[in-house]
Amino acid sequence: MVELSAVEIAKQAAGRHAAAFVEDGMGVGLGTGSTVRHTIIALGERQPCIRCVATSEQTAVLARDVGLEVVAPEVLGRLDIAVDGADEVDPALNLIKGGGGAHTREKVVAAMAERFVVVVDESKLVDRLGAFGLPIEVIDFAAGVVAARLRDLGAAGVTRRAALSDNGNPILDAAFGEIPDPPALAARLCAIPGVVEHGIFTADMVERVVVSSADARVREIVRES
Ligand code: A5P
Repeated sequence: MVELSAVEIAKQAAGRHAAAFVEDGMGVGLGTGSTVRHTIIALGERQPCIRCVATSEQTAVLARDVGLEVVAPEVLGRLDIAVDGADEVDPALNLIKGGGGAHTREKVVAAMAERFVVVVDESKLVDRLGAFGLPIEVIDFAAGVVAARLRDLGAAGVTRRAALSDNGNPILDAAFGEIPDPPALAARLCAIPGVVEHGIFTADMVERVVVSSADARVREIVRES
């Protein structure tokens, strides 16, 4: 039998916990990454009567493999719930996402959902966002210009990933360090021509964060409205 690491145990506990929010008849957004993977596997075991929208090719393959129906976003239009991981979560429940390069589709899917549930192990909880480089998907033509604008906005360094997103676009990672006001930075990034989508998900998108520790103890942090 394969021994699971402490982090893997936590990811599994958080991911499986969120599968319980999914009920028959729902339209469900499936995120990308090693935590929500456990949600998808749990749903595959249970086989609820649901239709899903996947946030990446990788997730679509996994979901179909475990027997879930995956459709294009416009087939459902709106979703009852979306479940996804995050790279960082601050106390207000602002997020950084996109470590796996899927944040553009992830944001589209989260915005389609009535409830956006985030699943993380407790290492993702931070006092301030920013230690994790901020992923920014751009159009190829504008990559250099956007990188310069990111430096103007305070990024100490900007690197371009070798791999393209599922949308065929380059992804930049911007080292902002601590981000004191994530919604304000998010608004500035949206205003840069050539930016397709950035990895700040502001707290207003989030319904709750499911957090698990290494001993598989799960708690929910619900956003105060
Ligand atoms: C994918 O692009 C990301 O937004 C993931 O949701 C995020 O990186 C969390 O992934 P893990 O659950 O693998 O840490």
